[in-house]
Amino acid sequence: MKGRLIVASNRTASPGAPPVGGLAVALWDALSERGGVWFGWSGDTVERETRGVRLFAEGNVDFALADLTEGELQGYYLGYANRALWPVFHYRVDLAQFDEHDFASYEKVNRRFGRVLAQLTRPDDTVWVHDYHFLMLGQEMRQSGWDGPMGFFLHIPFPAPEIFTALPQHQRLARALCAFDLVGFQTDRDTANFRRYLTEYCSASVEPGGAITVFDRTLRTASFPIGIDAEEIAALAESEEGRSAASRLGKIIDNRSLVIGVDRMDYSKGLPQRMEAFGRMLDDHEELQGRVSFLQIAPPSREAVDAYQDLREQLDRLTGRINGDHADLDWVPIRYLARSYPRAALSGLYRLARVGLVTPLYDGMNLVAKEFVAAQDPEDPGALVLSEFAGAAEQLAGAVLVNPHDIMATADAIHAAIVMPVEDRRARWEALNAAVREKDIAWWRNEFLAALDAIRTDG
Ligand code: GDG
Repeated sequence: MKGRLIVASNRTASPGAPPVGGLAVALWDALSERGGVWFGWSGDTVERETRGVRLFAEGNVDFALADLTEGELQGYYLGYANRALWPVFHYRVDLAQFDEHDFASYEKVNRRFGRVLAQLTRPDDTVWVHDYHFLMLGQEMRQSGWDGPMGFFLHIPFPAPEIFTALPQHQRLARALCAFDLVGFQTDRDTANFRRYLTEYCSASVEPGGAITVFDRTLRTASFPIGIDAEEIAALAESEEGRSAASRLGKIIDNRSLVIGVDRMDYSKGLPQRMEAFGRMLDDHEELQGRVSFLQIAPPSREAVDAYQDLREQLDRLTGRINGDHADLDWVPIRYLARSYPRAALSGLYRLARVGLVTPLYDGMNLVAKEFVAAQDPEDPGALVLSEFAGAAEQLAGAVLVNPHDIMATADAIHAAIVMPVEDRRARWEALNAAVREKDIAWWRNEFLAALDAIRTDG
């Protein structure tokens, strides 16, 4: 009989409410199957540091929520996690700010949280830590006496060692990560980068079975491409809410082809380049003037970080210019909505679209690409234009793959997708849909937990 599962992620599902989104549901299912604890930040800031957590029991799962002080929010979360780690891991060293106080805050929060979490564990538990906020949590738990099985999954890319080493604390971060028994990544590209860093920069040795020995420990690394609940998205796309969103938009766009993009407003998502490419496509194809509509939904995020405010201004300017250049009395080429919509509405809109544009400059996986595929009508599916730098490109070779930095090539790809005959769209979609359904979100969590359990069994 397996022990309980202990999950740590920056944010948890909300206690008392059903989990929303594929990832939250998958983690919740895993937790309620085995019983356990879901630890994370409460989302609240407090004036003075509190050492404990607030516990909310829900059946056999306890939510353990910790607060941050205002200083920790600034230093650990907005500072080191989102001004240093996020840009560097997405190859944007130019946007990174390296502040040693921010790192000190990051380390301190990981230490405090690691100690708390170690106290909540029982001897036969399994610990699963998520993402870049908690790179050092495992090490702190080990130092607090936890020596049971412990895995880590990175949701964002792991960059090439030449980029990772730009972080002044790269070796401390890597050493901390090696406290885990299993370190999982989205793609083979990320796993290979991490292994190359350990072998080339930390003198790691590779064992015959592939395990890595470094910093006096042996750990395993592997790729676990995250998936979605494809059936849920397909059902939402045909739900009343999904259909009603599609019909609201359908009335406005009339018989024009819909091109859709849905992204958190983040500089990793390649939004300005995408808008430029769409504008360029209109320049190159006069016959499409007035015949296509591009809907970009971009809910703002991390607005306290300067780079995100700059992006917002850039997008406001760009859409204004492209619309100004091309719009007519009865047509606006880009419909740009800086707000969020319910999942069902998004799914209905994906289904309505002729083309899905998912063109990040770099992305761990990109779930929108998979959601777009799952939502399509099998008889008349839309075409997916996908960045070769999204983790999803490793699995979704049936998409029209583009280099998002190449505006001309992206413009051509958008055009090819708009005019693609239905037989081609069907053939591509069948391959894409099979890939999305085969490795869905349940596959992902089972695969990760099985790999972690195997390490324990093998010793
Ligand atoms: C990180 C990694 C990795 C978007 N707008 C709305 C909305 N969304 C939902 C999408 C999708 C999710 O948010 C975004 O997921 P992504 O994977 O596209 O990107 P990140 O947020 O950057 O996620 C990424 C992921 O972690 C998982 O491991 O794939 O690479 O960066 O599910 O549908 N949801 C609602 N309204 C919106 O307006 N309700």
